Amino acid sequence: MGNPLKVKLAAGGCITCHWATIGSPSVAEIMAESGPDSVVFDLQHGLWDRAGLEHAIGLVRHRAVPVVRSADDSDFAIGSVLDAGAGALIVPMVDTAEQARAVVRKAKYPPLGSRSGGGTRPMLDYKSYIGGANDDILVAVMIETAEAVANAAEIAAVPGIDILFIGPFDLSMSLGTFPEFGPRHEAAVQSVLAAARAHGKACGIFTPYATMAAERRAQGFQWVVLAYDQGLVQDGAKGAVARAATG
Ligand code: 3PY
Ligand code: MG
Repeated sequence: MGNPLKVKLAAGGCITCHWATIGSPSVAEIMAESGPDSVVFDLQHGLWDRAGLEHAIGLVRHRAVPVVRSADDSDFAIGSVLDAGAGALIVPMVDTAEQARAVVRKAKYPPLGSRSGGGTRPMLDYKSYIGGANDDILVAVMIETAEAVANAAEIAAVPGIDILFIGPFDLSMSLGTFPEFGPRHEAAVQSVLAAARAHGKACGIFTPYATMAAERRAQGFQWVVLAYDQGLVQDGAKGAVARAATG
């Protein structure tokens, strides 16, 4: 199968992605066409249903690596999005090493885990898919609570976890700094980056805008978000109204 995201990380590079929440396969296709490494389909907070997700992955997969943020860390949430053809999995709200080990088990076929074989895309060439999936598919867990920050080193040490991915907004609520980020938040973010690196793992962070993505990339983060679909539409729509009002 081969996973270009994995190759990029191994070379010390930074994965870029667009983040798709509004549940439109066409919008995801348009974003994929612009050339990011990956498109992330957000099943935790986004509007995707299963048929729409399968359709959208079919549209983007020859342009960018499809990635899914699962709704949660249940067997079905993880297995079904991998069956849809995700090349990487992002699991939200992983607070402990024990939870991270369970994520790895659910994401890997035996003998490493307990993922069940099936799904239309894996079945296109099931011997090759099942033979390669345990190695090829990247597993990222989200660090987005004070507890997860405290446990970040232990989580990073879990075999099979490739990336710690920081959710800055949930983290700000958990740390009590919301709606600001501030110095305490930044210290937590940097401590997660350091914990990941100390264990030879990559660290990513949700960045809603390209300028923020560039700053985080310069700090050594290896997975950043260039744009998300709701933000693009919302900013574009507001900007049009503002320009018309002053024009
Ligand atoms: C967060 O910032 O909490 C996220 O999950 C970003 O998607
Ligand atoms: Mg979050």
